[in-house]
Amino acid sequence: MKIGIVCYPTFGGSGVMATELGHALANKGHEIHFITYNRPVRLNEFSPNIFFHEVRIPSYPLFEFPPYESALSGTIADVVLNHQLDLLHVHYAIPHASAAYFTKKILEAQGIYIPYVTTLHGTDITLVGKDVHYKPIVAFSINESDAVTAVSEDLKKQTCESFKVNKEIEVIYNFVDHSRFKLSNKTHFKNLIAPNGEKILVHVSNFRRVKRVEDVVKMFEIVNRTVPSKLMLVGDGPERSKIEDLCRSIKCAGGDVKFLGKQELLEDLYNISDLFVLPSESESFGLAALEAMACGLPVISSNAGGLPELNIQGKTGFMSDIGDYEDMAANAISILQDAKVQKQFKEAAIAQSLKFSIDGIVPKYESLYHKVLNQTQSIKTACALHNS
Ligand code: GMT
Repeated sequence: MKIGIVCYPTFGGSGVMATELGHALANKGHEIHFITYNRPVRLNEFSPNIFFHEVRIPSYPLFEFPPYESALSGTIADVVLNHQLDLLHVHYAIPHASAAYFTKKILEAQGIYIPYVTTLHGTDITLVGKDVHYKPIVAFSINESDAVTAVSEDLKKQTCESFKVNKEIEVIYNFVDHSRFKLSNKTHFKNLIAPNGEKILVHVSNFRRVKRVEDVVKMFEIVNRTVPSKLMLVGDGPERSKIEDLCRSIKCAGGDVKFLGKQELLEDLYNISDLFVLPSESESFGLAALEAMACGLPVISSNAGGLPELNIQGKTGFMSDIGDYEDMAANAISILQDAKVQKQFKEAAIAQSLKFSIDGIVPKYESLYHKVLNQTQSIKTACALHNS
C-alpha cells in the first residue's frame, strides 16, 4: 500500500508513535510518505520505502497567523496526486483530521477518493480538543473519517463521552519495538551518573503542565531521604524552568537531580535506571512508560486515563491518585529497598510490555487499512466515473 502519514514531528508521543508505525510498515514493504512541517524526530535512518514531504507555509504581510492547515491540506493533496497514495493516516485530530477532510474534498472534486484514518492520541480529546473553539471541528472531522482509532479503551470512552461521535472507534494500543527497547548492559554509563551505586529514577516527557513534573521532584525528595538516589529528568518544555527553580529550592535532593534535556537514545537511559516515574494528570496511554518497561523498569505512575491498562498495580509498578506524591514515594521506596522485589517488578514489566509488541499491533493497523480500502472501493469508482 502507499500510505500518507500526517503527524507532529516533535518529541510528543503521537509523532513518535506515527513515526514508529511508518518505519514498521515500510519494513513490511509498504510505501510511506510522511507529511509534516519538520523531519519527525525518530525519522533518522534511510529506508527506500520512506519519503518525507515538508509542509512549507508561505509568509505574507497580511498573515499574523500563517494558515498551516491550508498549507498542510494543499501539500497532502499534492502528495496524494503525485505519488498515487491509497490512504491517509492522520495522528492527533487537531488540525490533522480536518486537514485530511479538506484534502479529501479537494480531490473528490477532481474524481479522486482518498480515504483517511484518524488516530486519537490523547490531549487532542482530553484537553485541547475540548476547547469550545476546537470542539465542533474535532467532532466533525472524526465523524467524517473513514475509520477512527484510539490508543486506549479509556481514550475511546472519553471521546464518546465528550463528543457527539457517530463513528465506531477501534482501540489499537501503542506498541514498542523490542529489538530496540530491551535489556542491555550499560554499567560504565551508570557509574557516571551514580558513582556510589545510587538508585536512578527517570522521568521522560515534554514538560507540559499535564505531566505534573513537580510531583516527580516532590516524590524524589522523599525517596532520596531514605534511599541514596539520583533523578534524571529527560525532555524539555514549558514547565522546565519552574521545575529547575523547585529543584534549587530543595536542598537535600536538589543536587541529585539531573536535567538531561531532549534525548534520542532513551533505551540507554532506561538501561541505567531503576524506576520510571509518570505522575500525569491525564495520560491516554503512556508510550514512554511502555518503552521503559520493555527495558525492565517498574513504573510509578498516577492512575489517570489509560495508565491502568498498561501499568498493573502491585505487579509492574504502582499507581496512586493524581497528586499523591507521598504515596508514589512510599511505593518507590518499597521497590527500591529490596533487590528481590525490584527483580520481580522488573520481570513483570518486561512480560507486560510483550503484550504491546510491534509484531502484534502493527498488523491491526494493516487489517484496518485493508478494511477501509475494501469499504471505500465502490465510492472510489463512483467518484472517478462522476468526474470522467
Ligand atoms: O503528551 C504527550 O506526551 C504527547 C502526546 C501527543 O499526543 O503527542 O502524547 C499522547 O499520545 C501518546 C501516543 O499515543 C500517548 O502514549 C500519551 O499517553 C498521550 N499523552 C497524553 O494523553 C497526555
